[in-house]
Amino acid sequence: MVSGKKAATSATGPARKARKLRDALHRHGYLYYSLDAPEVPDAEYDCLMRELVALETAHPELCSADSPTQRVGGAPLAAFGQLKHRIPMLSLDNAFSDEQVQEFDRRVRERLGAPAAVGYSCEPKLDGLAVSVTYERGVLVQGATRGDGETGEDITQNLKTIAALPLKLRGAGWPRVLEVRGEVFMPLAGFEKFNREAAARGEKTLVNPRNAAAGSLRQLDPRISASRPLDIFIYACGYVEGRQLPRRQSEILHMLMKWGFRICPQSSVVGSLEGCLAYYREIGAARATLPYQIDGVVYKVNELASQEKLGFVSRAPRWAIAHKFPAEEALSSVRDIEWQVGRTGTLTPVARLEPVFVGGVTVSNATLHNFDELSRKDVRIGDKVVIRRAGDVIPEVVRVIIERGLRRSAPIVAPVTCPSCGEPVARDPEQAALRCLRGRLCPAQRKEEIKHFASRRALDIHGLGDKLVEQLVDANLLRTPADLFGLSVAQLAQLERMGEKSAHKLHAAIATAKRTTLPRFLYALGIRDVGEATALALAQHFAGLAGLRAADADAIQQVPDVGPVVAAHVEAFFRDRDNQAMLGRLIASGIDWPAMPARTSAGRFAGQVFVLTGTLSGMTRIEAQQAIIARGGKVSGSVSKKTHYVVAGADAGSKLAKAASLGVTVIAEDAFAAMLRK
Ligand code: D41
Repeated sequence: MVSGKKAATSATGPARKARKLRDALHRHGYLYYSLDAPEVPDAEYDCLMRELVALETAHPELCSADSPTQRVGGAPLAAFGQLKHRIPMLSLDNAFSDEQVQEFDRRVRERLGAPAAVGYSCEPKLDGLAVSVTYERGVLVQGATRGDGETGEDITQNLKTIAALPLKLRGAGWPRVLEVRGEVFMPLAGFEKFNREAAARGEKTLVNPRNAAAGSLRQLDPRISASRPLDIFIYACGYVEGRQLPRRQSEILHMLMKWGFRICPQSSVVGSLEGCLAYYREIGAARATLPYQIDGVVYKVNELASQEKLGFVSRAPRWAIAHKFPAEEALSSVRDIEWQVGRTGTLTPVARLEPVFVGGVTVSNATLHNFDELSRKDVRIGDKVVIRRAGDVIPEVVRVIIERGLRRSAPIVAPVTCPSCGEPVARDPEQAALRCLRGRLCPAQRKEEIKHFASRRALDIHGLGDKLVEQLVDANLLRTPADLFGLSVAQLAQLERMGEKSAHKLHAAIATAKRTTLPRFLYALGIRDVGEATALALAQHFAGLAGLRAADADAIQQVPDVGPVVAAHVEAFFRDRDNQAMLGRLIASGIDWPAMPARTSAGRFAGQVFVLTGTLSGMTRIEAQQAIIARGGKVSGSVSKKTHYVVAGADAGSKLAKAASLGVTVIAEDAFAAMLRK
């Protein structure tokens, strides 16, 4: 402030004055946002900012990319550009127990020549969005999301609006090019304040801090990002040019802090595995009081020389691991218990709950799995219950809390009729499930069948969401999936909230979906127990639809991995007269697929066994399987000593650990794609 005023009186020119204002604002911004130790009141900071804005408006040539005025957000973008990371952004393996961390430490020490203990840098694991930010000669030039680790989205404009991220580095001695990596998150206080204000204005609220951070950064209009209270912690360097970095993770963090980055204040260095586990318990105990949301802690081998020795497997370093906190639980009470009818007629009990915030989202429904589970847990309407939510899985009711002296409602009895069509339900002896056997004559099953048919992994009809399918079925416009291809633009345009333009778009999307693949088509039919893998195996074996339609259960059982139960379901599906009529109509409407690639045992992958895990970004799992089989390779569902390659997509899980323990080669999606191209 003082320097700002002085600049105003003793300036020899606007350029000099602008520079002084900028320096003052950078300094106060750093003290406020990065160190949490402001030297001047907010009003003075705002006053300096207004002065600079006025000056840059009068002299646009003075405005530079690193000016603090650039944080407010510029014009909206039409789309994000793609940025390839110069060094891939790795992901982290997970440990869910002390034993798994012990195992990690044992592997680390073994590979490092068996020292008695290894030092680790420990950090809370922020639940936000991983980003990369590049500085050239100390000025922020580019920022990107992690994306698939190889390529992310160019979110430079949005990142610049984060006050805690320096537009210009402080101190001295920075490399010519410095790429830093960190996690963008929304502090809990900001999240709650934002939601209070949005609710008061009658606007949509944000679901949880993680989604809020991700959603805010993925706004094409940077002014929206600028209005969101985002923060960032930096935890690593990526590409660096023109300077040696310190040789310890803890020293790198310290150096980054001196350059003006915000480092998680709870980071700490420990001397051994025991230190890691103590850190985990300490952070776990403090979790509820931390101003940000975390889902675990991260341990990183502190010495860079050791990190280099350890290297990485596929996409995850061998020198770091995330130790996750257990699934979160919360208390709620049961308002009602309803029965949901699934695609194949199975009745699933669902508890409607008093909404509770658990694991970062508000939960108001939880599954009770099936009638046996419901009876075993003896959940009744009005009960106080423990709800658990782990990651992205459906929340479940863990147990009932019995309160002494409190009268409970009557136990739940198994329904005798289907809640959707009212017909009697059967008890399926194989799976102890209640089932409505009316198939697509039951409105609920009809809806689910069509939703499945249109879903992404099936025919992938863009724009045909669940609500639309429900409307179409309720309006009697759809009875079977085949009816989709007979819908007119006029019929679609009559639906609620559907304009002429969207009706045309949906109509075109339905037509486009007619061109598909045989495995997708078979999967889309929703035959009981026929998932994507079985659909592919059937398509491969019979090479076309005609052969499969004519096959009996014995012939179907010849297909690898197809047992008698699945074979019977497949046969029954194609014997059914209604299904035959529907298939006839589907084919008559022009649904079509290219011939299956011939199976070969002489291809380049002959004799090689692949396991696919995680989500691939460039192709569906079916397409990957097809590509492998077409080259003579085999695809297996589980990793064993016989596996040659594990292809790891995003969020790969336990199969990676299994592969590591068996010494099986793990390859990332891009390496796999390169193998296919060869
Ligand atoms: O707080 C985090 N979410 C966090 C994420 C962290 N503290 N450290 C991390 N370190 C890495 C390596 C070891 C690969 C540099 C990470 C992540 N990675 C990460 N975040 C998302 C994917 C990977």
